[in-house]
Amino acid sequence: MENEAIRQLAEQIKTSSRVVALTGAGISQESGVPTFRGKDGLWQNFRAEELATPDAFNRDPVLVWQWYDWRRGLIKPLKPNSGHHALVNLEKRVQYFTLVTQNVDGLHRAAGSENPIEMHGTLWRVRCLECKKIFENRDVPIKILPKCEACGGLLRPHVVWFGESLDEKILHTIYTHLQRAQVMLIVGTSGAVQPAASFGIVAKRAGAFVAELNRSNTPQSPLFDLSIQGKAGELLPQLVEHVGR
Ligand code: BV8
Ligand code: ZN
Repeated sequence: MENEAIRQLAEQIKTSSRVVALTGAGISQESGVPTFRGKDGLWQNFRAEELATPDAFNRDPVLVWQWYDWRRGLIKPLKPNSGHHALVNLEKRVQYFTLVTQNVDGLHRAAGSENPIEMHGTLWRVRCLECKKIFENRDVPIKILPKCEACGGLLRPHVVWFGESLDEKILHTIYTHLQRAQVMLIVGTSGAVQPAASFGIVAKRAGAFVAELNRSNTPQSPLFDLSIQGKAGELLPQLVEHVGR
């Protein structure tokens, strides 16, 4: 069954020039990055509201930085997996390919994706609360509380927290690609977090063929043209093979 669906999806991609891929924590799971809501969930010991929010940071910046420092330490040695690499290969076979990721682990960039739209930011950048400057920072461990080298202000992770709006320009770019997409892949996301969770239906309404690739069914599965169950690290290389040269 999975092969037939993969073949069908490959046919759709072969006859398209505009493909959008949206990824979530599931594509990094095989690299060893814990997902958010799975049994190995990152949130298990903490509730998202306790840590990935501006209020939590204002209330207890040391605790929030300790959590990010732990995640950065965990993720820094990890490598992209065959799913990340397959998307790099797919990018070469599609005229207009757009990768949008909810992940902040930086693994798509590490795999060689040209210009991943990191809609929730990245663990590897920090931003000054005072002068708003953004810096690359891969220190593990990071000195807590990290201070801005330009103005001495407090640094925060350059990620989008719950309750924070996404960058307007990034959102506009994403919606433009969703409107034009002929095929959309939704890989390894539970569809629990907005606005990413509505991207699939936006593309579908605009006429795209939408395929979900996930280890398990999600509440959104019935909405899409295809819902293919399996590991991203296995399904995506199969897809690229069927798309061919
Ligand atoms: C916004 C960065 C406007 C940080 C993240 C009440 C109050 C305040 C806000 C809200 C509210 N109610 C709703 C909201 C909106 C809120 C939201 O959606 N909340 C949810 C939880 C209800 N959204 C926001 O606040 C967003 N901003 O809407 O602005 C606004 C402003 C104010 C008030 C309202 C609205 C900002 C959201 C961004 C949050 N930041 N990350 C950090 O990481 O530290 S979200 C976080 O979750 C990650 O980015 C992650 O990627 C993302 C989504 O999770 P998934 O990627 O889907 O991961 P998950 O573990 O859930 O699922 C993994 C999937 O993979 C599973 O399906 C599994 O089956 C599959 N899988 C596992 N292994 C594999 C696999 N698949 C294939 N192969 C495998 N091997
Ligand atoms: Zn500063």
